[in-house]
Amino acid sequence: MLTIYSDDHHLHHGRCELMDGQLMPCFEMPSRADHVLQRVKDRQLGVVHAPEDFGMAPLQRIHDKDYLAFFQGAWERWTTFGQDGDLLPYTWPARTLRQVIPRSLHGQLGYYSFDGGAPITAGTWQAAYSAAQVALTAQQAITQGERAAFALCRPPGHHAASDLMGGYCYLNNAAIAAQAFLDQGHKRVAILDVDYHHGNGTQSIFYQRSDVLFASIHGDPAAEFPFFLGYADELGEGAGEGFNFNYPLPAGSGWESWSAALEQACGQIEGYDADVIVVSLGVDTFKDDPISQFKLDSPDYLAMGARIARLGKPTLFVMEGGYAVAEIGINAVNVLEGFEGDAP
Ligand code: OKP
Ligand code: ZN
Repeated sequence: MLTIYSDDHHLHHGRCELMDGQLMPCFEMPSRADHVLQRVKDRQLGVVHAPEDFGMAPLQRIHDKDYLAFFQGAWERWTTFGQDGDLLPYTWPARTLRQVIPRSLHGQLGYYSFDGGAPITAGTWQAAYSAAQVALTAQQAITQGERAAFALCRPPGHHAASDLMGGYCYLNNAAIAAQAFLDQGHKRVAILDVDYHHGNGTQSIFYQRSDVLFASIHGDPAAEFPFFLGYADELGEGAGEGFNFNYPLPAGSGWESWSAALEQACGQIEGYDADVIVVSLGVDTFKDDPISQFKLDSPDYLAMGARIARLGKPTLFVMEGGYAVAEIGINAVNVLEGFEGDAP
């Protein structure tokens, strides 16, 4: 399988995220992608190519123009205050407050984010921009006839909405790729999100649309980040009604219940008859993940890939989460090898 990868992800290395009442060292760190790349090479999964540059237009198909301009320019504005620590928001326009875009940098940062988990550093824009190009380059390979491709994206994307960053995510790589498929003539795209956390950004982007089906298996948001989206009764809205499926599972869930949810998600995708599948590939469902509560083991990822292959469609894998750094490469590449082992 072809892998697309850019070294630019090293430009994003946040110091701290706000979690459980503390500033903690970022779990989302550069060594994650390095380990995955190393495993791709060790297993001789296939060639590794650098991304092409498709410019801003495909990003603007998903993200708000003013959001992109804010994100691209935020670090420069921060340095004019003489600051060089990471930019982190601390005030959000929650209920009773007005959805107004203030003049202040931190006011705007709060407006364009939903948590304190997505620090902006000097290189964050370039890293996120390149990750989106990684997804688009892998997407193009599939349009040109590849059966599958792996976009080794970092930072991840599935929490990012049209005009919101959060949960380590800035640009929604999977959504940008899905839209590119549609813009190049595909009619129906299914996004299968297997990350431990609900892909709230992806869901929100396509919630009112029938040309992208979204199915996600994740920790129950009643107990788990992102808390405010990802419940089973969210089925889509308007033209999108019946094209959104959430499978929240309790803490402690292992392969038996996880694979039963996968079976249901795959049933929906089969009924939809997608032209192409985008997998938001997070492996933070692993039993030793430091921030997650599922119990999948490394061989389970082979079975996961095999089941996805039996959908029988061209498939784009987009890297999302996974924080057990020593095992992230084994688990992510197991999904890809399981897929290849079962591809028709
Ligand atoms: C990203 B992905 C909030 C921090 C809480 C965020 C988890 C983000 C996971 N300030 N943790 O889905 O793997
Ligand atoms: Zn996650």
